[in-house]
Amino acid sequence: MTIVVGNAEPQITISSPAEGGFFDFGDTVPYEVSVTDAEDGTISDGSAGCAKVGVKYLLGHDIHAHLLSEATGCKGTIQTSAEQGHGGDANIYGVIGATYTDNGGRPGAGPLTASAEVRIWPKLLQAEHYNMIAGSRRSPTPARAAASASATPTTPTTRASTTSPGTR
Ligand SMILES: [Ca+2]
Repeated sequence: MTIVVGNAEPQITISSPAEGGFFDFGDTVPYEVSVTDAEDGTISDGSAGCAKVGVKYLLGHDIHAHLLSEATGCKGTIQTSAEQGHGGDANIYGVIGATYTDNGGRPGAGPLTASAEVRIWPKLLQAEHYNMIAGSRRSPTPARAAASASATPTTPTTRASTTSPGTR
């Protein structure tokens, strides 16, 4: 984190796609980004500052990621694609990254850039890696027997006698 006296660092948030979401390679993924900055104010869909919000799609493979496409603005879509050569690999994921460079602060206080990113997972891997991604699973709550199980009152059964004396 860079500290510039006289300029507060912008905070950038990717509200969509959700971290850990799923996509298909080749999907056009909708995104939404907002920024708050002490000097520049709040920048969200419709703000002029959105022109300075850069969004990128990267294909992650193990620990490195390749930049494949870019977009500009607080809200829009970004094209994903699979990179040749990684198609069959297991450990691949998408990264949606966003950056914003502020307008600087007091005279002499240079601009600061904030960035954020979320990972999204190819649906192909959903079954295989689901448990890893989802983390801890809920364990079923053991059913508890009611402490005071009162005896069910026996309902007397009224039985109409159908025995009629035989007529002779
Ligand atoms: Ca600032």
